[in-house]
Amino acid sequence: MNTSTATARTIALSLIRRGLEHVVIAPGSRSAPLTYAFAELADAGLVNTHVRIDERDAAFFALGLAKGLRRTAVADASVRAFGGAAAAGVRGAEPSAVAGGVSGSTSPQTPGLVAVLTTSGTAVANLHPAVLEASYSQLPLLILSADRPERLRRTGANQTIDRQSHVLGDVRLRFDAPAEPDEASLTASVHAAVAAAVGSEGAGAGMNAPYAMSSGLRGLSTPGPVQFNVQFDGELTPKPEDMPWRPEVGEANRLEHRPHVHAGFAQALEMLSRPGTVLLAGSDCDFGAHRAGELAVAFGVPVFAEPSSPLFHLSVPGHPGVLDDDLAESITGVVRTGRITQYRQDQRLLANLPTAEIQTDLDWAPADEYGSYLASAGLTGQTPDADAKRWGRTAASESHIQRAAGVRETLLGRTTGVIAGQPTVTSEVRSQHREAAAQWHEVPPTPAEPPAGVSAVAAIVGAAAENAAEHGTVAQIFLASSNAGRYASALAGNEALGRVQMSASRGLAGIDGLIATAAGMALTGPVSKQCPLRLIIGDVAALHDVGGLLREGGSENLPALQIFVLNDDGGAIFGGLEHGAGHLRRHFARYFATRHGRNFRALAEAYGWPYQQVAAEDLLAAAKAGSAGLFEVPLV
Ligand SMILES: Cc1ncc(C[n+]2csc(CCOP(=O)(O)OP(=O)(O)O)c2C)c(N)n1
Repeated sequence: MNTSTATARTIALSLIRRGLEHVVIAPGSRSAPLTYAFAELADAGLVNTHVRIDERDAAFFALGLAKGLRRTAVADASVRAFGGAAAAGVRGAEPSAVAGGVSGSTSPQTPGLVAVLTTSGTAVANLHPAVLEASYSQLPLLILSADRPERLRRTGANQTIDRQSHVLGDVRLRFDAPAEPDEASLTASVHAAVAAAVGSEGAGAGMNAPYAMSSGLRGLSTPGPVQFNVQFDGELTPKPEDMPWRPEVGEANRLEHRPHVHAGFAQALEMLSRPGTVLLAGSDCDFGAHRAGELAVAFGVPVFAEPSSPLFHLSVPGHPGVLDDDLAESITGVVRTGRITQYRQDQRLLANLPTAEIQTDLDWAPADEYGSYLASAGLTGQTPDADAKRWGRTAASESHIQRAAGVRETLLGRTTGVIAGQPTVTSEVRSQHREAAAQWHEVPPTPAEPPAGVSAVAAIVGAAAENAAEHGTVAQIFLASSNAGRYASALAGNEALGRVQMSASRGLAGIDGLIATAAGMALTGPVSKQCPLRLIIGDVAALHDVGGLLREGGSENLPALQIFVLNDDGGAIFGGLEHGAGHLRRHFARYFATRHGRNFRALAEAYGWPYQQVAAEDLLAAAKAGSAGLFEVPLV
């Protein structure tokens, strides 16, 4: 067997034994040894392979697979924790006492690992946007980059970057395996790479692994991207006598992310018990949000959640609007879970007030460890009322909660009509939304008419919730960056959200790679053909990642994904920012809104997606039917 094939097979098999479930392959010559290794393992049913041409989209697709796996793991865990209610599909079955969710909960299993494989050269650099998003949203992602051998570096050889293992910033750890590795060192390095990616105990020791590079270290205790660069020299294809390859996998030793209850949690608990504290819940925080939500409910602490937070259904509606100077001044502390990126009002609170964090991995903490921690703090079994007394909540803080509740009622009254699933979005509801949005949100006055966006999102979410109710499950919505999330925030507090889980890529909130990410999530997330993932995306973001529509296979291979493109002919969000001001207006359309005048019919057809242009009044029906496709919703 030639060295390249042996090296590739050692790497591939070690990865499978450590929990690798999916490999996204972008074709190339230098990476061929690994491609053949994974192709054989896929034929043996040991791993799932996916092929994408554009490395940028391959990486975003892999990111989506990782997001979907995490979502599924959390959904499974909440079924175990909350039993019947969650199994029947109703989220928000939070316990009425602190101990309620603890005694029954089981720590979820660490989701499987996803890798993306590329050839050498600029192919590797194309992975960077998704690597950055994975880093900031703490998603494990293994980058396998094939490289030319050391002897060709700095010689001007084709497709040879001098320091390919340093092209990707923000990886947790990077490796550079030589073209003639020794097997034990190679295996030890692969194990260290997986440990760093999943953030398992002892990941820090990976720095000393044989082929680890000294730099690139960042937050090794949390999951994230890791680059495993491997040099191949000589023959790059297996010999006839080495095919097929049907190895014995032997005993898998899957690595787990094993978090513990961090010391900082005590501070968060202490703050939650004090009047004047609010819980800020951001995106991508599946690992800690559920615990934080239990505590907020038990303590009666107001939740200010972004729409893509798992706690959005608990949020005070339109909270940025509630956060006027008066209220902001009376808030004395902030407990944070997840990344807070969407509202400037929240950022201001974080910048100016004492802050504690419910760690992003707390949902993963062993239930008994978490339970005994709460018991030692005297919290187990407390009812909310007893807690409120025990912790001496003052009348002042109560009045803030009431005020928040008042806002909630007002806005609820205005949104229920749409989300309850009435057949058409009437002009009356539309104007109610206009009013509600103007009152509680940063509304872009131009160029789009924001209420149409709010109504559209409400219709899609409402239909998804009904669809999920019929199938006894929870609807999955993926919100693109830009206005989709802002429109969705108008729905906070609505009962129907108990059947809806929204998510987003808010690690860095790019508008790139979102179709590819959603396509990945649709494969591994808790969705089905009957209850698909629904991506809500603006036209600019959709055009940015039009390549994400490219997939393997024909129309029979459509993922469980509905793509709703809210087309307002440009980046409407900029109109609501400083750029919409009168004295800057003449530069607005070209340099910020980027009006393009395109529609998506031909694009969808070119990429083999069913296409439908949907008027506002038909949106509920289209979303509820759930059939895969691209649905263009004209907003202007
Ligand atoms: C990769 C990347 N490039 C640029 C931006 C800046 N940006 C933020 S929103 C936006 C426009 C989005 O327009 P669209 O998707 O149509 O959504 P809308 O604003 O109309 O809701 C741009 C260019 C970004 N966030 N990420």
